[in-house]
Parts: sequence; C-alpha cells; structure tokens
Amino acid sequence: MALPILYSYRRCPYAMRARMAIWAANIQVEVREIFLREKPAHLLHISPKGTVPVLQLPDGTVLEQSLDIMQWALTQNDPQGWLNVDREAVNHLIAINDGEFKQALDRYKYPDRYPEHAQPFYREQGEHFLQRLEAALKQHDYLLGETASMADVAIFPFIRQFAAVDAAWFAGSEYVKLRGWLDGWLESALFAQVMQKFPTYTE
Ligand SMILES: N[C@@H](CCC(=O)N[C@@H](CS)C(=O)NCC(=O)O)C(=O)O
Repeated sequence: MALPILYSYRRCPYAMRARMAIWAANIQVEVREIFLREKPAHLLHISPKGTVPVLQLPDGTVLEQSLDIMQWALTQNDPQGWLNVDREAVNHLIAINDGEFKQALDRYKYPDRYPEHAQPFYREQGEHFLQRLEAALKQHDYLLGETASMADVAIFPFIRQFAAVDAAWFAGSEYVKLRGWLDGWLESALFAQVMQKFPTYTE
C-alpha cells in the first residue's frame, strides 16, 4: 500500500514538529528530504506556496501546514495523549510562538538583515516568550501541565534555535526550567529519530 509522502527539510523547525508528531503516532511515511533552493516539481505541483513540511495522503489529500500535519497524525494515534489538553490554550501559545516569537528569532539570528536595531534588542524581544514559558514550567513539568502536549512539541524546535544563536548566553541565562525542558527534548529518543539523515529526494 502506498505510504503518505512527507516533503521535509531536516533542520526546519516546522518540519521537525511535523515529523515528531508523525513518529509519535507511529505512522509510516515516505520522507522526501528536499533542498529548499531546488524544490521538486511534484511538491510545487501539490503545494504551490513552496514551504515544507507538506504531507500528501494516499487519497490525494494535501496538508500544507505543519500544525495540520501534527493534528492529522495525532488524530490517527496519540499514544502519549498530546491532544489531551485545552485546545484554546494550545492554539494561543503556538500562535505567539509562530508569530511574535518567530519574528524576534529571525531578527536575533540574522541581525545584519534587520539593521534598525542591534542583536540584543531582538534577543530581548524573544525573551518575553521565554519568560512566559519559564513561568509555566515553574508551575508544571511541561508547558500546559504535568505531561507533554502538542504545545511542547510544536514550540520546542523554535526554542532550540533561539538557544543555539548564543549558546553561552542561554546557558548562563535565568531560564533554568526552560533549559531543563529543552534538554529533555534534545536528549529524547524521539528527537534522535526525527533527526536521522534521509537521502535527498531528487526526481
Ligand atoms: N506556516 C508554515 C511555515 C513553513 C515554513 O516556513 N517552512 C520554511 C522552512 S523552515 C520553508 O519551507 N521556507 C521556504 C523556503 O525557504 O524556500 C508551516 O507551519 O508549515
């Protein structure tokens, strides 16, 4: 039987969150690792916007947003109960991550492209979100409760990137709980699985 096709890019945080949900759900897919600069014609045909991840199901359905892919996978099978949380709380936190925080992250990573301000300004902008997450993690082990949810998985790849921009700064920062939470995900078997290298797909 044909497997769903996942167009992916290993280091893309959106693709990471999608792969983590697919792997957690134990769903087999054909991973097509792409070069962002040389997108396969089939990908652009099924999803002209040209971002990854994109999942094509055997019936032809195309899911072209990472959150839709996560939702689809976990609806099939959610052995760790990642969907057993308040939807509104999940959506709200992810919206801040994908909105303001992602914007600050891009500027913090590439300050040369945004010369209006110096790098520390952009880091401080991102820190509003870090402070919010730190406060949540002081209350419970995961962002929305004592067990992991879709929010943790969706947000983790972006915190990973933020931490990596200046690892020494992050290691010395006040975000003690957030560091522990990040390390937990980085050291997880699931993360190792989704970060394995897939051969690049060239038509
Ligand atoms: N809203 C999309 C965003 C996906 C996205 O922006 N992916 C980036 C890579 S991390 C991409 O494919 N960019 C297109 C490009 O760089 O050509 C989602 O959640 O799936």
